[in-house]
Amino acid sequence: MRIGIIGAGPSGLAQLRAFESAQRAGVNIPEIVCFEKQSNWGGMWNYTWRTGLDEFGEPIHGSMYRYLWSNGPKECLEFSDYSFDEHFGRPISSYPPREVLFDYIQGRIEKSNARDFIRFNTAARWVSFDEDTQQFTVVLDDRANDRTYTEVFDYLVVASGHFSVPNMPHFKGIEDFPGTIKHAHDFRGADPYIGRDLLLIGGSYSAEDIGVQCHKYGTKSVTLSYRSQPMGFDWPKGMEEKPLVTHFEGDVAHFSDGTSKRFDDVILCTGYQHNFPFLPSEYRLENNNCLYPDKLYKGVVFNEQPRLIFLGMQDQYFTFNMFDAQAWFARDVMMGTIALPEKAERDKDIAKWLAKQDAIETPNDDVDFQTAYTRELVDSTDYPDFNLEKVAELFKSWLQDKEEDILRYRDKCYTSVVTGTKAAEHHTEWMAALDDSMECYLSDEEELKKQKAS
Ligand code: FAD
Ligand code: NA7
Repeated sequence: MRIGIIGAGPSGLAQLRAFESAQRAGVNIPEIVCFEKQSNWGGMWNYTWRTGLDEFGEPIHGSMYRYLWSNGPKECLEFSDYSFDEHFGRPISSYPPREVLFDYIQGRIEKSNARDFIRFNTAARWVSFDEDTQQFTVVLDDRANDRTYTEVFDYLVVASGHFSVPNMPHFKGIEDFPGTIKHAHDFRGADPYIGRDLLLIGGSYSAEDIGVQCHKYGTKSVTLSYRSQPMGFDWPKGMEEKPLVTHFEGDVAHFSDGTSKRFDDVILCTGYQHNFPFLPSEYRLENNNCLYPDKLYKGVVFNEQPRLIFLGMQDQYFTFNMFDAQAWFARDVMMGTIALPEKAERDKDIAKWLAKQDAIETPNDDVDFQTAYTRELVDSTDYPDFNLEKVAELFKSWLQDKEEDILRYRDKCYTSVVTGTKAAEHHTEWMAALDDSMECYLSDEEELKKQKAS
């Protein structure tokens, strides 16, 4: 049996790890090949300074930016088979910066031979399925060697992420706006916005995090324009929320409450598309960013074609640990350890989760939903159990911390459900921590003082 994996971000790496863990337990695993279009693994966590196209003319995948610190407690995403304590050898704070989390992701996978299974600089271009052989043919493009070729697989795992291709709505008059306009996907840090009046359109994580970062680094004013509902945080002086932009007149944006303001720059924080240019339309997911994408049995197995697996396609509270739970489940389905029920049963199961999703009213309900979903997966495989219900409590505290102080919630310390270790206070309050490098993050307080003095 041959298994193809598209993408070596946290989800694709979780799939490799799941097979490795079976192998270590003495199970014969199938032949696996993972295709990654970037030159390294880590997906979003593999920061790139580039925007637009990469060195081969490939659309840039990365949407992360400088000065990005985890936007949820690390205790909520910790791998249950590889703790932060094991990786760093000491407690670290609850909200590490990107480079530190990237290091953690790499730490687990570097202990295996996973790199041998990955073909880097290789983009999946097209997938077809042969009903007679029950196999997928994948057209691949080795960008570094300028070579296209095909490979045949019995199962295909799509782990290509869904926070990369921008949703770019049009606003009347925006074409005449004289300042810079970009999508959050192309934001690479607050530096260009220092001293400027910035408009962010969108009312979710990107608008919140880019807005707060820009405020922290000295943007003169940050205005956040929402479509459905305000985020409603107690914003500091210099940040405010407005309802949706109706239109632009030159550098002035007009809002639906009749107010208007002049801006230097606009960033559209209007979310991302689920985009699968390498899949024929009948195999694509067409949902928006939601907790339970339609068509996926257990949020993983494509119901119309169960040899096609999707990982990480949900809106995410749980991240790395949920990808693990999915990958372990997918592994057991592919290896036949978990028998799939008939399609009618699977349809029923999907309908059950979709109905539960429809009943969600609050962010706490979101958390409970994703906890119950992940719990079902964890219980069905040998992924090391962890106290998911306690993690749900941490998520709810995190939501509360943000309500209390959107600028300082990252100074809180949580306790790991994997090791029982309480996070260490970081040497610098988040609002004063301007250097997001791992070197600075891991340096101790005395060392930091010395650095500052010199
Ligand atoms: P990705 O990380 O997107 O990886 C997908 C991989 O597939 C990429 O390496 C890509 O190059 C590859 N790929 C895509 N198409 C192809 C193709 N055709 N051929 C070959 N390879 C392909 N999560 C948190 O837990 N904490 C945070 O603080 C946090 N902050 C975030 C901030 C931003 C700005 C964004 C965008 C996301 C953030 N996330 C955060 C969520 C983040 O998406 C997940 O943590 C995680 O990266 C998802 O993993 P993934 O493997 O599913 O997708
Ligand atoms: P999200 O969480 O999917 O949110 C997208 C936001 O964009 C949301 O507030 C939408 O408003 C808004 N949106 C979408 N279309 C429009 C239009 N046409 N006009 C105005 N506003 C619009 O994406 P994010 O980028 O914030 O976060 C994604 C991930 O990146 C997340 O995991 C983070 O960790 C980082 P709505 O509320 O639907 O009215």
